[in-house]
Amino acid sequence: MGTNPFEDGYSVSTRSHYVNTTDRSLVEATKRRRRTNRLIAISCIVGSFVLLCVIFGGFSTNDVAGDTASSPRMVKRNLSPAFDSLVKDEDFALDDILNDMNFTYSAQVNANVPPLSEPFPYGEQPIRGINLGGWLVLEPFIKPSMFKPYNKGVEKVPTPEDPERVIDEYTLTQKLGPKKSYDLLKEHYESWVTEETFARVAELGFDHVRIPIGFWAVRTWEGDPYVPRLSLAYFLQALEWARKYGLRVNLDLHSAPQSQNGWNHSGRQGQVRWLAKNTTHATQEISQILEVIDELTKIVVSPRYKNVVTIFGILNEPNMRYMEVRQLLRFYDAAYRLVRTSGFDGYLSVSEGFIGLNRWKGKLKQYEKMMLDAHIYHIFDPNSMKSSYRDKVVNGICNGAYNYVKSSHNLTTGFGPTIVGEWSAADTDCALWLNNVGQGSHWDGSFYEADGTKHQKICDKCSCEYRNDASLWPSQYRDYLKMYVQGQLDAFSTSYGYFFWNFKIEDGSEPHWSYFDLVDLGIAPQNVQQPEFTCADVSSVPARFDMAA
Ligand SMILES: *[C@@H]1O[C@H](CO)[C@@H](O)[C@H](O)[C@H]1NC(C)=O
Ligand SMILES: *[C@@H]1O[C@H](CO)[C@@H](O)[C@H](O)[C@H]1NC(C)=O
Ligand SMILES: *[C@@H]1O[C@H](CO)[C@@H](O)[C@H](O)[C@H]1NC(C)=O
Ligand SMILES: CC(=O)N[C@H]1CO[C@H](CO)[C@@H](O)[C@@H]1O
Repeated sequence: MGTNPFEDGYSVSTRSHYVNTTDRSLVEATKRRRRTNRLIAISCIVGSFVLLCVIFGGFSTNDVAGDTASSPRMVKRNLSPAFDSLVKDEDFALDDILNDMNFTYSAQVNANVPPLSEPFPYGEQPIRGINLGGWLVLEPFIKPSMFKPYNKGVEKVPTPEDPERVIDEYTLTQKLGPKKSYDLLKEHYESWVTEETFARVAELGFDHVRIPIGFWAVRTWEGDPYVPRLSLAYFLQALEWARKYGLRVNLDLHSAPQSQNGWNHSGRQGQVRWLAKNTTHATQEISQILEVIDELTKIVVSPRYKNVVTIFGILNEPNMRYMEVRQLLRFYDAAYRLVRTSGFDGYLSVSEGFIGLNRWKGKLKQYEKMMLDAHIYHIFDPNSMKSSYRDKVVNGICNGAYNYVKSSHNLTTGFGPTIVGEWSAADTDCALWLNNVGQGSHWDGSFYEADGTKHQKICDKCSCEYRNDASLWPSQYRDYLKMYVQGQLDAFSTSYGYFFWNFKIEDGSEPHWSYFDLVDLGIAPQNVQQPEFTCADVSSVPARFDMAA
């Protein structure tokens, strides 16, 4: 671990506090903790008047944050695989579920994909996948109604100093307290994704789903306001549905304790706190997340789920620009050995980390079955919103994105196995609260910096009004958007495959991010395997193709 493999600009800070523990001891310590904690444990949340206890296997009582109750009720249910009741019930015992052998892997999602009993031909056939975002990790722009009650009349960017701001799952659960958070999240978990979601995903021709979950699905630590453990039950329910429809799952650990990127979708907005450049606690920070990964590994290697979860994304979007890169790689190494020695033989996926795919050439070669996960959006750089429709399709997608992914995917020019774990149909940043709760869009000039500074709109006529309302879309815009979406389906099929972000947005209010709505609008194909436009058709893109924005 002496040198940083990303010498070219992402050097290890000289203030590195690398602790010279061998990584083997880190892995062993995690496993030892698991062995000694095979007890039934109780996590109790004390509301104002209510005592709520969750019983589960896998942790000792003193491991669980918020365990302040004096005399918890102990009700160990002998769970049969009644998963419908599992999620309606506060009590569930993980080991009982994992040991239940009443299941089959016979489902085949469609004729082009092998049944779950056989391996998926990764590398020979692209993954066609979709994200179930905004579910087990909240995002204000996906489901604004969860945040609106606390942001009435917000015109300005809520400042970090404002204790009342509710802008992410951390501040929401902090504001509501344990009992109200539990009730609100339970209701949300039960309704945002249902069995019908899986049925529709299957019907649209997809073969994979990527499911983001937070570390709090396993446990929380002192000071964390998140609701612990509840989302894990819903994740298991999702795996049951996936198996029923023959869909394979990419388990995406979306949040590290304290936040690996400082974005709202890590749970906590603000700054990189996990393995941040000035960390003095790298070993502890790595141990914590290994504990989470260890528990999730129990699930993904179990007979009940091992053919369902074929990809384990060990951490979404760590922002390597603000991190101790050497420590991050040390984490990857320890996590790799932990999941492999526990028997996981599926793919591990690691994020490109915002340093560019090309920097990954020749990296992580010592590991088998690793995928590099790129998230490709064309809107977070305001300049890329400027170009014409023709330019976006012909150059942006069918040349730029196409070759970027293809060359990463090729071992002689890039890392090798590459997926596009997130992408969307957004061509502007107009979605409500996409940039932050209360913060506007670059497109129409409504974006503010925290100090109130405004930016110029992208073009004179740029307005967000019609962008978000499909009933106002002129036919030329529909034609273009169809190419924009289907061109990406084609471009990203040159890699190990793709996952669209997201399956839906609340109330159909932003179709660019909502695949289900794009299908209903005739923009995305009824069957994702049969696009009407591919990059082979670029010659059909009109020479003058743009309109008053
Ligand atoms: C096994 O699973 C099937 C299908 O879910 C269910 O109908 C059946 O009752 C289960 N059998 C037992 C013994 O639990
Ligand atoms: C690390 O740096 C950030 C910002 O640069 C600062 O806010 C934070 O307090 C620092 N943390 C430590 C442990 O020094
Ligand atoms: C990989 O890239 C090399 C060098 O550009 C090229 O010769 C080769 O054909 C590519 N392989 C594939 C499968 O595209
Ligand atoms: C400030 C912040 O973290 N904003 C992010 C919230 O999440 C959306 C959706 O992923 C991002 O686009 C924002 O950058």
